[in-house]
Amino acid sequence: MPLSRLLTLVIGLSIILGLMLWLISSLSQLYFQIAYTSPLLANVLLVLLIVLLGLLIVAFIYYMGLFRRSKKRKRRNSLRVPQQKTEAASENLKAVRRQVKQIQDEVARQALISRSREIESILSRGELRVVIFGTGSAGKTSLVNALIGRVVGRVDAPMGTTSAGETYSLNLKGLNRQLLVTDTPGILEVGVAGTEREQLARQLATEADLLVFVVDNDLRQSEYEPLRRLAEIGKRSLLVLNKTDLYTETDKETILARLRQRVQGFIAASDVVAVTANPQPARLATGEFVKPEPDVMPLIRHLAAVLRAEGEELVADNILLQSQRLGEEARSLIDTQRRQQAEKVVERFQWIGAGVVAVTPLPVVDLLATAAVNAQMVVEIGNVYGCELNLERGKELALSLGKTLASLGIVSGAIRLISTALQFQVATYLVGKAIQGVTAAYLTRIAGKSFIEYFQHDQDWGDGGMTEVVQQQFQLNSRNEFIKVFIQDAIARVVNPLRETADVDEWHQQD
Ligand SMILES: Nc1nc2c(ncn2[C@@H]2O[C@H](COP(=O)(O)OP(=O)(O)OP(=O)(O)O)[C@@H](O)[C@H]2O)c(=O)[nH]1
Ligand SMILES: [Mg+2]
Repeated sequence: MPLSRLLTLVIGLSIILGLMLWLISSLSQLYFQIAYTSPLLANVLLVLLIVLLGLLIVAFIYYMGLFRRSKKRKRRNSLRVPQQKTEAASENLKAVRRQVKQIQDEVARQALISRSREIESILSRGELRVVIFGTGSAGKTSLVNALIGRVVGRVDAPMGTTSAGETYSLNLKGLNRQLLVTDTPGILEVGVAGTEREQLARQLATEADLLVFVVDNDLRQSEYEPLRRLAEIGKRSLLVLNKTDLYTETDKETILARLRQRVQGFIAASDVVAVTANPQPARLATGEFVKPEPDVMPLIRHLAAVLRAEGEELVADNILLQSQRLGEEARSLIDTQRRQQAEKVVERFQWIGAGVVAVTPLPVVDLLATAAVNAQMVVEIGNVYGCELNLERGKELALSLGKTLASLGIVSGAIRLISTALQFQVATYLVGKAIQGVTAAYLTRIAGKSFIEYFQHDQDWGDGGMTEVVQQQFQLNSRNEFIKVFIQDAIARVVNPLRETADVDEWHQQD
């Protein structure tokens, strides 16, 4: 215990003791004065005093107990938040493992499994990971060197000195978790190698519990964007202005103020600090060069304060974020896979339907829509998305979509589109059948694509209803480039078979 504190304690205790002695002597004087006239009254007063004192002691103990309990509860509450997040992260990882089974692409599946194992092991190790991130040559490696207190990474003027992520362990007082500091390659370097390194750096940055973004001047737009994006996904970040030895005190303050203003909204002003990681040697009047000591204390102090106050929460937040991202990745892989399978179903039905419709004369144009939307196709697309539909429900859905196609004028629109495209490609005697067949294929496609959207969104047509989805699909599928490819396919699959049957008929007639 420091001497000053000991002295205060002794003086305080002496005052309390003196006051108590004074109180006791005054009370005993009062007691004897009253006892002189009425001993009974004096005794009653004494009993009352003892009861009052007893009550005071009980009340004191009671309130102390309450105070301590509420403090404990508060602490337990603050501990419970990270715990809940960690539990949520474990649940996410379990869900990912269940989803992974549905992924057919072996490479993608293995990548997801190994990422989920990695996150699990981070979860169990419980280290705090600080990632140093920023433009090439801003002084990231120099900062890591200064933080670690010895030269661990190569420092050089040209960009691209650091080409891979390097992790070092750092001791900070008062932290009950191990602290790891990762140096990353600089972003915004030119060339393919630079892009690859940047990708690695961004990956490492998204995995950080805490990000330290290093700049050596005002933020450029190309620096601002990645920093804002990382903050947007919830990455806790500090912004560090390095190389302050190159600036006068006023310039340094101006740059700091500008930095704080630019990142206002996603980084607090107190999280913007200035350091000198590797000051350049200065020339003395004697002509001698001296190298000043680095000054990274403002960052170390702030880092320690942030990690002590928020460390548990940051680790929990980050693990939750990582597991959510992995979940999203798994879902998006499954979505792509389902879409591909569902598109194959549509492709199959569009050509089957086309052949049948081409040889069945339809009295009314709008019937084409009903003929084109096959109930079995709806059932099969539903199955791809894990929805068990019976044929009855399939028919219902197919019919209502057919009606929508007709009511929106898409049937006549499609006929016009296909007629124009087929005009010069098909012999006159086949044109009627060909147009009918190919339009049927085209409408099947629009219907199928609309159903893919419907099942993709958990059997929901969205705010604009079926009409909007169908119109959107019609628009997407009426682009020139698409129509060209579609017609080539249609000629091979619908028109040529028609021509062959017509030739055979003619041959029979000649016979
Ligand atoms: N004047 C001055 N120069 C510095 C300071 N810190 C770093 N430098 C210089 O800046 C240059 C780049 O430093 P590095 O630490 O290699 O920068 P980096 O961000 O790791 O660079 P990359 O690994 O290429 O992305 C070197 O020449 C350093 O000596 C500083 O505080 N003051
Ligand atoms: Mg470096």
